[in-house]
Amino acid sequence: MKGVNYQMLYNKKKHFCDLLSVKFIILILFLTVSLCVLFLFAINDIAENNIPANTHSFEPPSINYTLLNKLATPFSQKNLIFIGDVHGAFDELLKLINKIDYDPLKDHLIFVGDLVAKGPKSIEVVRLIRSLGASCVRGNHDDKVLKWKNLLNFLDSRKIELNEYIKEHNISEDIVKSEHGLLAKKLDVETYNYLLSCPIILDIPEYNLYVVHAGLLPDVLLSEQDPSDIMNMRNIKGDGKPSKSKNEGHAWSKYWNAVQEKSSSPRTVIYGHDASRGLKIKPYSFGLDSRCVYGGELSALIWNDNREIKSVKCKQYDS
Ligand SMILES: [Mn+2]
Repeated sequence: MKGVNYQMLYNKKKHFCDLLSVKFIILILFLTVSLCVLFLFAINDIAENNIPANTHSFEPPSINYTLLNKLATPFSQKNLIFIGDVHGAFDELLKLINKIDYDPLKDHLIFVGDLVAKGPKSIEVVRLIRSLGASCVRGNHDDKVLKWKNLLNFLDSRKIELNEYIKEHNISEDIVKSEHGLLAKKLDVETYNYLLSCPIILDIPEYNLYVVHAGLLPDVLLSEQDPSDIMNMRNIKGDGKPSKSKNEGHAWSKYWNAVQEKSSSPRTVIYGHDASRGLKIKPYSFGLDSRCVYGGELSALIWNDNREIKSVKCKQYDS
C-alpha cells in the first residue's frame, strides 16, 4: 500500500512539475511576444517621427505639408493683393496695409511666405495676417519653425526635456538657442495651425496664377516637384535641376518665362525668397522680395490692370 501511495505521490508531483513547466513556457512566450510588440511599436514611432540619428548639424524631423491648394472662390472674387517676404517686420507690414488702403470687405491679402525669422516681431506678424483672413504659402523659414514646433510638441507629449534630447542625440548646445527653435517655443496653437495650413503652392485658376515662396520648374508636373525645392530654389542648373544658389545656372524665372511664352495656356508665378535680385517683374513672373529685413522695402503687388506695386521703406533688422 505504501508503495502505491509513493507511486501516486510521485505521479502527482510529476503532474505538478509538468503543469509548472507548461505555465513557465507560456509565461516566457507571453513575455517574448510582449517585448516584440513593444519593440515594433518603438521602431514604428521612431520611423513616424523621423527622430534623427546622432548628428551635430541638426535638422528637426520633417513635418506635414499641403502641396497645392486652390484659392477658394469667395476670396478670388475680391481684389487680390500679394505681399512679399515680411520676415517679422510687423511695423512695416502695418504701414504697407495702411498705404494700400486695405479694405477687408473688398480686398484679399496673399503672402508669398517667410512671414517669420530675421525681423523682430514674427509671432505678431502671423497673428495679424491670420486675423485678417489672409492666404499664404509656406516659406523656407516658416518651414524651419514648423519643424521645430513639431519636435517640441513631440518631446512634450513624451515628457522629454529639449536639453535632455539634445544631449542624448549628441547635438551641439547652440541648436537650443537657434532662432527658429526659439520662435517655435513662442508659437501658440492657433498661430502654429495657421502657419501649418499655408500650402507649398497656391493655385488661383481664375487668373492663371500660382503663388510659391521660391520658384517652380517649368517642365515638371506640379505634383512631382519637391516641396523643399519650391521653397528654396533660385536658379536652374545646366542639367535642369534646381539650385539654392544663384551662382550656378540661371534664374528659374528665366526658364519659366521662356516656356510660358510658347504655351497656349501660360501661367504666371508670384513668389518671394530672392532678396538679392530684389523686385523682379517679368511677363509671367513677379518676384516680390524687395529686401525689407535688410533695410530695403516691403512690397505689395495689386492685381489690377496695371499690376500696381506699392512699397514702404523698412528698418534694417538683419545684414
Ligand atoms: Mn526665403
